[in-house]
Amino acid sequence: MSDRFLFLGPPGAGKGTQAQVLAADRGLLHLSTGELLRAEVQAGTELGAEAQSVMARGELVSDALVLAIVRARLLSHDGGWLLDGFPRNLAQAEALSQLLQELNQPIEHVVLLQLDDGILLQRLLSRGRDDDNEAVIRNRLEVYREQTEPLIAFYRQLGLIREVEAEGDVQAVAGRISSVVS
Ligand code: B4P
Repeated sequence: MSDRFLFLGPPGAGKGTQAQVLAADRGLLHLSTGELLRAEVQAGTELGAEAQSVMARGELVSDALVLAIVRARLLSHDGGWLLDGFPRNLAQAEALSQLLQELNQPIEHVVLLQLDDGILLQRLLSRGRDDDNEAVIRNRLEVYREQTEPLIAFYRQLGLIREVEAEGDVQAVAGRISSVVS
């Protein structure tokens, strides 16, 4: 059974929600760069202080910082994993390819969650996290279109994209995901 996944999709598509379901189901390490960054902010570390204002604007935190976090976690882990919210741009994707080559752990599936902007906006507004107000959400969507969406072509070329419609309840989406990954 496959045990190395990457989740891709716009903010609010449910990457975190679905990644949690699949990781629990298959006993994988769930690495969410968003969660890890929020934990640093909460703990008041130097790294968290650097990330906080960037996240509040809906921009991307520096590649070097995010890469250092992912690298340390993957190097110290033995077993399957699921990356959620990383990579977010081509530089991160290229760095990840290099790291995974070093580890001899190629990605098996890139799950792409697709959802209408109107529904994304509604979901995030009803969640109400610090970075979930309308102006910041619109900026996050723009950052996604400009910087993250090019990754679809990057991974499609490698034959790894598994596209999933993310509308509907959590269980329905989880069922669709499990039918495209094996
Ligand atoms: P993330 O933490 O990755 O958050 P996200 O993309 O906004 O949300 P996600 O798609 O995971 O949606 P979720 O399941 O929570 O990023 C936050 C910030 O961190 C970024 O803006 C950036 O600043 C920084 N960052 C993170 N990674 C980075 C990186 N690699 N490089 C640089 N910066 C980085 O779902 C959203 C809501 O919808 C929830 O309330 C959920 O309950 C609800 N929901 C989910 N599925 C649903 C369903 N089927 N039906 C109804 N509601 C549903």
